[in-house]
Amino acid sequence: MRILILGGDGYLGWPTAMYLSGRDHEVAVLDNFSKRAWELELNAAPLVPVRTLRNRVSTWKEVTGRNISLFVGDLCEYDLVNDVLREFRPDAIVHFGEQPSAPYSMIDQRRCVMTQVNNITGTLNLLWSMREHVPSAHLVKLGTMGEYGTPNIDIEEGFIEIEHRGRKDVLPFPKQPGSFYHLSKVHDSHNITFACKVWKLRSTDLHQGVVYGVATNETELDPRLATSFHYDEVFGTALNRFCVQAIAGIPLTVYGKGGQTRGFLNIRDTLRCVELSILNPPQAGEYRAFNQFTQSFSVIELAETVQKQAEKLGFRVAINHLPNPRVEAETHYYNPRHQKLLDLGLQPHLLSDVLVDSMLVTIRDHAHRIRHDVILPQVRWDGTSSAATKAYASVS
Ligand code: NAD
Ligand code: USQ
Repeated sequence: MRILILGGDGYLGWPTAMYLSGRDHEVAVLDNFSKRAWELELNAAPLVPVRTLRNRVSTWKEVTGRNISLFVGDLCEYDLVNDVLREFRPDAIVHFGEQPSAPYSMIDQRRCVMTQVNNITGTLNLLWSMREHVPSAHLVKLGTMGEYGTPNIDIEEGFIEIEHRGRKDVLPFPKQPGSFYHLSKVHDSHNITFACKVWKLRSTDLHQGVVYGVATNETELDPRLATSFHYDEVFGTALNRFCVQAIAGIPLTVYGKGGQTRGFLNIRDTLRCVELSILNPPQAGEYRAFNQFTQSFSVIELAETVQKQAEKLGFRVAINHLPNPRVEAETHYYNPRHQKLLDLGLQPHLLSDVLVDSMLVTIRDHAHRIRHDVILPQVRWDGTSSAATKAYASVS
C-alpha cells in the first residue's frame, strides 16, 4: 500500500513511518519541522539526540535497504498539499501533523490561536485535497481521548445511542475537552465527519490516550534512528516525565491529588493500532472512531509505579503533589470502552515492571542530557502563566 505519514518528523510519526516501511508498504513522510521551531522557542530539547529527518531517512535506507520518500512543507499551504497528494497518490494517509501539546495551547492567546489555526486548517486542506485528488484514500487521523473529557458515565467509541422523549438515535458522544489543544481535535472530528458525509471520504479517527515509551523495534536498530522523546513541562507526557524525573533525582510532579485518570498506551501499540486501522479500512462515506489506549491509570498510580521500579535500580524517588496548574477534575469516574482495536487483533504491551524498567535504563544512559529547568509546570490554565512562561512569549 502507498502510505503518506503527515508529521513524519515527530515522536510518533517517525517510528510509524519505519514500522510501515519495514512491512513492505511504500511510505512517504511529510513535515514542516514546526515542532523543532517550537522546541527552540521554549528552550526545550528531546532527551535523546534526534537526527534531521533527511538524515534518518538515509540511515533507514543504509540499515534496511528500504526507501522512505520525503516531502518538506506546511499542511496549511493548500498548493503544497495538492502537489503532494497528486504526486504520491496515497492509498492511506496517517495524519500526525499537528501541534500536540495542551500546555502549549494554554500559554497565551497567540499560542492558542496558532494551535487551532494550524491544526484545523491543515486538516481542512487535507480533506479538500483528498476530495479532489484521492477520494478513495483512507484518512487515519490522530485525535485524542481528551476530546471526551471525564463525564460521569461510560465513554463509548465515538457514538452513543440516546433515547430522548420517546425517540432513539445514535449520536456523536458528547465532547467536553480540557484545553484549547483538545478543542482543536474536536473541531477536526466534526470537520472530518462532515466531509465523509458530503464527499463520501472514508476516515478512522483514532481517539488516542497518553503515549509512553522511548523505543520501538525499529528505533532500536541504530541510535541514529531515535525518535523525539520529550520530558519538559510543555511537550513531555506524564509517564515519560516521571521516568526522567526519577532518574534525575527530581521529586515526581503529580499535579494536585493525582486522581486524574487517563487511558495510556505504549508507543509500540500506537504503531500497531495505525497498521490495524489501515489494513481494515472503513467503507466510502464512513467516519468511525476507535478509542486507542490499552490501560487506564490515575496519575498517582503512575507515579508510584515509577517510584517502585526506580528504587529497584538504586534511585531514591520522592513524590510531590504540586498545585495543579490545569483546570481539571482531580478525582472522577472514568470508564471508556476500547474494544474495537482489540477486535481487529491488537495485543497490547501492558505497562509492567519490565517495561518501566527498560525505559528507566534507556533514560539513565542519557541522564547527562536531562535539563532540570524545564521540569516544573509554569503554564497555567487560568491564563496567568508565570513570568518565566511569559519569557517564552517574548523571545519568539
Ligand atoms: P510531535 O509534535 O512529536 O509530532 C507532530 C509533527 O507534526 C511534528 O514533527 C511537527 O513538526 C509536525 N507538524 C505540525 N504542524 C504541521 C504542519 N502544519 N505541517 C506539517 N507538519 C506539521 O507530536 P506526537 O507526540 O508525535 O503526536 C502526533 C499526533 O498524535 C498529534 O496530532 C497529537 O495530537 C496526537 N496524539 C499524541 C499523543 C501523545 O501522547 N504523544 C496522544 C494522543 C494523540
Ligand atoms: N500530569 C501531572 N504531572 C505532570 C504531567 C501531567 O500530574 O508532570 C497530569 C495532567 O494534569 C493530566 C495527566 O497527567 O491530568 C495527563 O497529562 P499529560 O501531559 O500526560 O497529557 P495531556 O496534556 O492530556 O496530553 C497528552 C498528549 C496529547 C494527547 C493526550 C491524550 O500531549 O497530544 O492528545 O495526551 S489524552 O490525555 O487522552 O487526551
